[in-house]
Amino acid sequence: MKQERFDGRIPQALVDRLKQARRFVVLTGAGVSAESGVPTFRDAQTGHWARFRPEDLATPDAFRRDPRLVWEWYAMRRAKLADVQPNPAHLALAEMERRVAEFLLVTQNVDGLHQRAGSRGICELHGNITRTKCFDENRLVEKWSETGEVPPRCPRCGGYLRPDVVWFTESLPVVAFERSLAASQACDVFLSVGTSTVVYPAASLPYEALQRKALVVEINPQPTPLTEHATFALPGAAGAVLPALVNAVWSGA
Ligand code: BV8
Repeated sequence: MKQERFDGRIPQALVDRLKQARRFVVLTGAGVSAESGVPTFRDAQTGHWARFRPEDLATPDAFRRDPRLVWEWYAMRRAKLADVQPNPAHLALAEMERRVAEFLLVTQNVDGLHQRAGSRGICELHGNITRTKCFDENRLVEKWSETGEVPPRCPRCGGYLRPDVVWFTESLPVVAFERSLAASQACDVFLSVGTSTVVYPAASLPYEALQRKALVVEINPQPTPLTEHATFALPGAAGAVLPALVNAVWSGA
């Protein structure tokens, strides 16, 4: 069921179903961080980055070709994170987790804002930009000496450092994905929030839930390939819809 435009009200039929539900999975994408001021992945890149496609920067080949360019793109994105805060969407998801019997937050975001908002059961499918690892060893590095060389070098082996994110053509962290898949196949409710639902295998998760007759709710101001399949599609911003939904279902509960 798709509302034409989100009018601030959560459909009563949806509220009633959510009140009965026990096991929740929420998949989030860049749209959840948009209202914190974090550019979404496919928004036009502003300024210096206008001439690159994110997909041409977030790959191992791009890094091998031009490690300095890729390192600097992530350094710019990390620097932007220093000034942003979790927004009402992140906070509503942390509140939802406290209200339901079983809850798993599966995020494609790499900004760590869900953790800062107080969410606890989190699977980071695409890593986290605030962590750094050695490109050659594929092992985390906490501290390194800044010699001015860009990218900096691994203190253990001398290889280049890189962000601890999953690039295109790289496999997702096995435990995180398997845990997310199992939860998607066993949940009563699957919320897909702020994602264009085009990047696999993360985008397969709502369909896994649909196949097992879970209630699938999409929250996104724009249509996506999932919209026509969702049980409910709420065409609004996550920062408006999620607090309204938590309030309608669990306020004074
Ligand atoms: C894999 C981390 C197995 C880095 C990201 C050919 C060769 C190899 C692979 C493939 C291939 N063809 C397809 C594939 C698979 C590929 C893929 O899916 N490609 C797509 C582009 C077709 N996937 C992979 O490569 C994955 N690995 O398959 O491994 C393998 C191994 C070897 C060989 C083959 C296969 C790895 C995918 C992970 C890539 N890393 N990010 C970084 O961040 O720099 S993906 C990137 O896209 C981000 O993580 C992002 O989270 C993710 C999804 O994007 P969204 O979050 O949805 O963001 P987007 O901007 O797209 O959309 C924002 C949405 O928010 C919009 O809908 C908008 O309307 C909405 N919105 C805006 N404002 C709001 C809002 N919603 C609510 N409220 C608002 N206020």
